[in-house]
Formats: sequence, C-alpha cells, structure tokens
Amino acid sequence: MSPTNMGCLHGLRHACVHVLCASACALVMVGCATPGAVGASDLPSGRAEDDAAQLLPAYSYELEDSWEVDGRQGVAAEGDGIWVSGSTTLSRYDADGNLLATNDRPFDVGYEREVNHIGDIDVWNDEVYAGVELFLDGKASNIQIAVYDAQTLELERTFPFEPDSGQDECSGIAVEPDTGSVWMCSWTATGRYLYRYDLETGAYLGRVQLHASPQWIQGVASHDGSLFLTADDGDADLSEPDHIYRITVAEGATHATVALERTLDDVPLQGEVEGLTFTEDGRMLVLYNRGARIVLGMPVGFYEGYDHEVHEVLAYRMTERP
Ligand SMILES: [Ca+2]
Ligand SMILES: [Ca+2]
Repeated sequence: MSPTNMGCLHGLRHACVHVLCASACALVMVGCATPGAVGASDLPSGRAEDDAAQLLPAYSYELEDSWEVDGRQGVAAEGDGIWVSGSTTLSRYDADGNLLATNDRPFDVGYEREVNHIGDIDVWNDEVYAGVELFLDGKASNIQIAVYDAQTLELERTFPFEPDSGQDECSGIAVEPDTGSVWMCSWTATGRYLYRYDLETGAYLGRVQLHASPQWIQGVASHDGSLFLTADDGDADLSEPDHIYRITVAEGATHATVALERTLDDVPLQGEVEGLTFTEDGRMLVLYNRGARIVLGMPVGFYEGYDHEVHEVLAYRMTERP
C-alpha cells in the first residue's frame, strides 16, 4: 500500500476530511453519515471487490525458526517475553524459548463463575489477557475475559461476556490498544463475528461480521491497524493446510472483508493451527499442533512416527508487500 493510499484510508476512517480524499468523501457521505453501514470499502463504489489492497495479503512470510512449547492453545509476545497458553496452563518464556514460569492451576483463585478452558491469549502492558470458559460436552458457557499478571501469572481480574452478543464459545482474544478494544473470536458458527469489548471497563461494544467468514477460527491478534486470524480449516487427514486471514475494521463498521494472508503449507506436518502473535522485531509467531489425529476436537491416537502431540511455535519473518 502506498503512503498516499494509506493516508486516504485513514483520513476517511477517522474524520472523512482528509485533503487527499476530498472527492472520495463527497461520494461516500452516506456511508460516513451512517457509521453502522460502513466497513466494506473506503473506495467511492463502497464495494470491497474494488479495493485490491484490502483483498490482497499485506505481508509475505518466510518460516525462519520453530521450537517446542508446553501448551497447545495460544501464544503472545511483549518485549523480550513470550507467553504460551495450554487449555489449563499459562507459561512465560524468554526470547530464546527458555521456560521461566508456569501456572498449571490458573482457575483455582479469583473466579466467581466456574471455568476450565483457556484459548489463545494476548499480552499487553505486562498483563496476560485470556478468553476463558467452562467447556463441557462440546458446549461452552461462563465466557469471560481474564487478566493475569504477566510476571507471576496470577489472576488479577475478570470481565464477563455479554450473552446477548450471541457468542457461544471463545477460542481466542486480542488486545488492540490503538482503539482501546479487546476482541474475542469463536471456534463455532458464532465465529462469523468478532466480539469487541472496552479495554478499560470490559463493557461490550458490539460485534463485527466477517465477509466471508473463515471456518474453525482458533486465534486472533492485532497488528499494524489490522486483526489477523488463524483458522484450522485444513483437514490434516487429507494433508490440507490451515490458513491465516486478515481484516481491517473501519471506525464504526459492523462488518469487514476478509483477506487470505498466508497458506500454512510449509509446516513439518499438517495438523492444527491455534493462536498467533506479532513480535516487535517483525515476526509472526504461530502456535501449531501436529502428530495427534483430531476428530471433532478430540485427540484419537497419533500419526505414524508420533507418540505424542507436538506443540510448537512457528516463527515467520514478515516482509511488507509492495
Ligand atoms: Ca484453540
Ligand atoms: Ca488443520
């Protein structure tokens, strides 16, 4: 995306008065006057399909490194630290992959509503944000945002989700400091929306529909004004790859167009993508599981050559596309 285009997009999103966008603004004033209807494209036509920059990947990705970790759900990074979530664990690593701390009883203290499952996590301002829930018999309840001290990994506070949002599962969470938002994604059919909460108060701010929605969303992370999603949408039994997607949510938008960002065809063995995060030195980290046969979300034995499921972080070097 050229600097001129970038300025135009941001001008339209924030105030609709950017000098470079004067003519475009005049043509989309209806969209600006009714914020609930914006979101597909900032181009005069308003059609996402006319916005090539929005539809194409923003980066190219080269698999640079990988290392095993102790959790199968999520990954987050801040400064020199890397945090990993298992379904019932939180761990803190240094940048070289050395395990520094683990909380293997993260639900024991501080919860008013019972929970037993953590999905993908995020870290911001030295706090771990986790989407937690009670997952029983294939159904989730008691969804909430849980905030842990990033150093001690002890629970600090929780915010309940808004049941009227329609969300029925939480597979991941992302902090977006620039907009003061926390986003939750869902692995189920309600994953066709992302659910937004206030970073400070935990208040529900609304949901954004994905056009078109990836299936089996497992993680979400914020980076450079966009949200990146992982989807376990490739069948490992058929050696199909999973995918990374990207959306940019315009201010006030209730829907956003999904771009395919990266096909994960370069993993050691096709398996199950989980959470993702971005590092300050320009890498995308992806939590990836391989080796176990998963049927309807449950491990049922192992692929040839494996006697356990490998949880690893895949580190991709990112290069902005011209
Ligand atoms: Ca997951
Ligand atoms: Ca898969």
